[in-house]
Amino acid sequence: MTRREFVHKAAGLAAVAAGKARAEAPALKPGSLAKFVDPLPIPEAAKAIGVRPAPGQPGAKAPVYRIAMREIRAKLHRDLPATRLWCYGGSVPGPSLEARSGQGLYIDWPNELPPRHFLPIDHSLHGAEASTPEVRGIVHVHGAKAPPESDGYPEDWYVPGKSRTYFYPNRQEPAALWYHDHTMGINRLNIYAGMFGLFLIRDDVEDALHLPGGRFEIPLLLCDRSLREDGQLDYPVSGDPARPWVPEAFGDVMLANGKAFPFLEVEARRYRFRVLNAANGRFFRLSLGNGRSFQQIGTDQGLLPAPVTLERTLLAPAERADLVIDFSGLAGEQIVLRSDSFEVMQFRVVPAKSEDRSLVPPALRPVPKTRESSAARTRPLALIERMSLKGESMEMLLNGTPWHAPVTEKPALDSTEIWSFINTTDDSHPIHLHLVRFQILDRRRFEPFIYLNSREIHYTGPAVAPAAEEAGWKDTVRADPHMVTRIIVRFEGYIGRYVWHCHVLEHEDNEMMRPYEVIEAPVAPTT
Ligand SMILES: [Cu+2]
Repeated sequence: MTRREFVHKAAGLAAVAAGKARAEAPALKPGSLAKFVDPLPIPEAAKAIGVRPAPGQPGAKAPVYRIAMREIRAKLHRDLPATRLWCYGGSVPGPSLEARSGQGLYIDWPNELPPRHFLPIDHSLHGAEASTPEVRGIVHVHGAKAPPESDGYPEDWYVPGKSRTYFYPNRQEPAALWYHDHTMGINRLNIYAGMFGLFLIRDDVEDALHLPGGRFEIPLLLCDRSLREDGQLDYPVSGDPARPWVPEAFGDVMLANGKAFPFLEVEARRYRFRVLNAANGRFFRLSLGNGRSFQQIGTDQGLLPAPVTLERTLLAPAERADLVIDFSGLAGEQIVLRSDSFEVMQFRVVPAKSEDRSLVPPALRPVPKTRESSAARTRPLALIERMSLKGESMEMLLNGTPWHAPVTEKPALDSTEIWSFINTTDDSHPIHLHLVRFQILDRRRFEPFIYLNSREIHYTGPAVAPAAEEAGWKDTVRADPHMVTRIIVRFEGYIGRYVWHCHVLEHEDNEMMRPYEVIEAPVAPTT
C-alpha cells in the first residue's frame, strides 16, 4: 500500500466510524407508522426548457429537458421528520418524462449533489476504491433503445459541478421505461437515496385503444426502505467497517411514489396503473386485499397481446406491470394493495363522477413470436455466487468473469441470439440487458452441483413456458434458482458498448454486471 492509499484508507475508516458514531436514532419499529394517512403523490411531468437541432435530421428540432441530481429533504410520512434524499429534479421519484414513439428528446443531467455521500460506501468494491471521488452520478434510462454514448455507461460517471447531455431517439414501441443512477460501485446507494423516475413512451396506436387515461392513469413506483426514528434512511451494513457491503437490502417501510403506505381516492370505475418495482432487492407479489382479480395488460417493453386476468402478479426489481383495476360497483370500499404479507397502499373508492368510457380490448398489440430457428447462436451464461469459508456471500459473478475482464459477449448488429442463464445460486436474479427487448423462451430445472463440478447440464424437469403475463416484450427476466432460463433477443439499433447485469442492486455493485458489445454485422461473402 502506498502512503497515499494508506491516507485514503484511514480517512475512509474514520468517515465510517464518524458515520457510526452519528448513527444516532434507533431503527423505526416495524408497524409503528400509521398506515394510509398520506395521499399518494403523483410525480409531476417534466417540462421542456427549449429545443435544439435533432441529430441526423436536418431542419428538425428536438425538445430539451434539464433534470439535475440534487439533495432534498422530503416527508415520507405525516408523522416523520423530513428525510434526507438524493433525487432528480426536486422529488422522489423524479419528474416523469412523456415522449411520443419516434420523437427524440435531449436531457441535460447536471450533477448538483453535495460533496459527501451519506450512505456507507464500500471501498473494497471494484469501481468504488477510496481513490475514486465519493460522490458520482451517471443516468441510465432502463429499457431505452439509446445510442451507446447516451446509455449511461457505469464507468462514465461524473462529479458534482459536471453535466452530461444525452439524446434519446425513442425509436421504439410504447412502454414504461424508467431512469435511474448507474454509477459503478455505488449504484445501490444512489438509487436507495432516491435517484429514479419514470419515462413513458406513447403512440397513436396505443392511444386509439382508449385504455383508461388522463387522471385515471396512475404511475406507481414501488420500493422498500429501512428508516430510523428520526425519519432518516437506514442502509444495512455487514458489521465489517472495511467491507460494509451486504448481499441484499430489504426494508419494512413500503413507499409508493415516495410516500410510506399512502392512500389513493379512486372513483368507482376502471384505472390504469403503470407499476414499477424500483426496489434494490425486494420482489413485489401484488394482490388486492379484497381478493378480487385485476387485468395485466402490459409488461416491461409494452402491451401484451391480450389482457391477462390475475389475482396476483410478481415483479422482480426493475420489472414493470401495466395493470387495469376495475373499481366499479365498489363505492364506499377501502381496498389494500398488498405484497404477500406486506400492506403497500390503500384505495378508497368513491362514486364515479362521470361515465367510464375507457376500454380494455380483448386484443391489445400483436407480439410476433421470435422463432428459435432465427437464432445465430446460443450463449450459455452461468450465474455464480462465491461464498467465504464462513458461508458469507463474497460476490456474484456472471459466467465466472468479473466486470473488468475482456468483453466476451459480442453479438452482431441485427443478429438474433439465445441467452441461456444457468442459475447455480439459491436466489432469483432479475437479469437486464441494455439496448434490447427480448422474449422469454422457457425455464427448466437442472442440477446445479453437477454443473458446478462438470459444466454439464443435467435437467431434472421439463421446460416450462413463461406465464401469460411474461409472454410479451421484456427487458428484465427472472432467472430463478436452479433453473436454466432462456431468452431470445435480436440486437437492433446501434453498435457499441453496453452492459447486462443482475438488477438486485447489491449484486450488480459486487461484480454481477458485465459489458457486452454489439459489433458491425459481418459482410456477407459475395459470389
Ligand atoms: Cu442477482
